[in-house]
Amino acid sequence: AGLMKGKRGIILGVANNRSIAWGIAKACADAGAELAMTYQGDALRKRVEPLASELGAYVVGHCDVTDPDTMDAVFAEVEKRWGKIDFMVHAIAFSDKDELTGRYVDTSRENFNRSMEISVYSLTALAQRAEKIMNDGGSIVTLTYYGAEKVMPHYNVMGVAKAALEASVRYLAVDLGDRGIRVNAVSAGPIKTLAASGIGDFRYILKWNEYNSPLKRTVTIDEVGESALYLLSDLSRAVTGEVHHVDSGYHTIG
Ligand code: 0WD
Repeated sequence: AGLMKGKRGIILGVANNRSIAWGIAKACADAGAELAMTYQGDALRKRVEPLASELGAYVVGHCDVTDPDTMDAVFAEVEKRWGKIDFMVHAIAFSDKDELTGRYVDTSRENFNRSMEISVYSLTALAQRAEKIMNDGGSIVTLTYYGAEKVMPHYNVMGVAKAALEASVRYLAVDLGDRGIRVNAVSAGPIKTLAASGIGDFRYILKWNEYNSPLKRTVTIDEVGESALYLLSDLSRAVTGEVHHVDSGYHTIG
């Protein structure tokens, strides 16, 4: 239980108690980490505050990755409070749900750019800020999906975004590797969350994974959380630039 004792980290992307970021937060807190969380907008504040208090985590404030001032404010606040951090979790993505159905070829320029900014560039923007206050040997984890590697129905622009996100993980791993800071992604199997409910035929995708994955079931946020915990902890100190599948083995057959 002491795996993360003495470690402090910031978790971005908790929307509610179904969020993957919440599964990761619980696993880290159980392992003894001290946590800071952000929320996006006032509507989510009301959901994030009680969750944070369950874990004794501190709520830093509003962070919208399309607004650099809010990112600066969050890191300034964390630095003031803690000085240094040891890890960061990026569990943020967005696309207009009208484009998470039908054909990829119909993606609009506007939604393409917005999806890339929120779902891809945000990791780099946050890594720039995290690097400045992260202890050597720290760890950054982001969330990706198999739709980056293979065409999944309806995933469309988000699949293209996740491919770029996974490439970002590799480039960031090289840049931050000098200081022993590691950057990895967890490729989670489908889970019914707020973000996922925007994807066309999502229930079918869940069933498909259940019937076809080697383990013949879907995964939970707690299972994704515990796998992320390994990547955030020193157990994985020689692992970087990796995309780690937590998907009941679906990627082996898909
Ligand atoms: O099946 C799934 N649910 C999978 C999700 C499978 C594999 C990967 N993922 C990824 C997602 O693509 C995302 O990167 O996991 C990450 C977390 O997603 P989630 O846990 O599935 O979804 P959710 O609980 O909705 O959290 C995503 C949050 C947003 O929630 P909403 O639903 O309100 O968009 O990302 C945050 C927001 O809290 N977010 C932002 N944060 C800051 N600035 C922004 C933004 N502009 N946009 C969205």
